[in-house]
Amino acid sequence: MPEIAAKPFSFTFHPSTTALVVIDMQRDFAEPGGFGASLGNDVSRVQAIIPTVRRLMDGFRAAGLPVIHTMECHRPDLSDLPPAKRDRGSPAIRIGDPGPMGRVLIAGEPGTAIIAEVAPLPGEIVIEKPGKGAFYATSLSDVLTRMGARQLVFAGVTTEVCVQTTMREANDRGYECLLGEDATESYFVEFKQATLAMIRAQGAIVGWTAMTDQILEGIA
Ligand code: TIU
Repeated sequence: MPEIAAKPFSFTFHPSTTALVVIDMQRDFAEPGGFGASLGNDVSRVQAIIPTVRRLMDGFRAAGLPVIHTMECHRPDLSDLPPAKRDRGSPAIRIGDPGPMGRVLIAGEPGTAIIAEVAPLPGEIVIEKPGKGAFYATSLSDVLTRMGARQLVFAGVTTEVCVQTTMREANDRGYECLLGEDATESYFVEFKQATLAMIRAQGAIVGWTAMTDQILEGIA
C-alpha cells in the first residue's frame, strides 16, 4: 500500500479508495462582507491558503483521484436554518440577510460561491450542507459508499469548526482521515494548532495530519 509521510505515523492508503474532501472554500469565509467577517473575524488568514488548496486539488486531479467539495449554505426560504444558528453570536449581518455579496450563506448567492481559484471542475461532486459537519442532512455518506471510498484527505476552512466536525463524523463512520496541515486554516492561530494536535493525539484518535508536499509526494 502506498504511504504518506504523516503525523503521528505514516498514513497508508489505496488510490482506488481515496478521495479529497475540500471543506467550504467559499467567498463567505474569505472575503470582507461575508459570513466569516460578519462574525467579527479577520478573513485574511483564509485567503492565504487558497494557492495551497489549489495545489492539493490539482495533485488529486492529476493522479485521477476524486475531489469532493462542500459548501455551507441554506435554502432561500431558510427552512433548513434553525433560529438558534441564525441568531448565534449576534452577527452584524445574519444568515439570509442581504449583504455586499448577496444574501449571506444562501445557496446560489455570489458570496456563497466557492472561491474561483479552487472552484469545482465540471463533474466534481459538490455537497451543500446546512450544518458544520458535512454528513448531517446531506448525501455525502451515500456518495462515498457509491465511490467505495475508505480513506479521506481533508482541506478547507475553518479547521476547528467545519473541518474538524466533518473529520470526526467521518472517523466515526470508519473512514481513515488525513488533514492537510497547510491546506486548512482558522481565524484563530491557536485553535488551528490545538485542532491539529488533538486530531493526531492518542495514536491518531481522530486521524492523521501531513503537509501538502508530503500528500502530493504520496499520491503521485
Ligand atoms: N465560523 C467558523 O469558523 N466557521 C464556520 O462558520 N463554518 C465553517 O467552518 N465552514
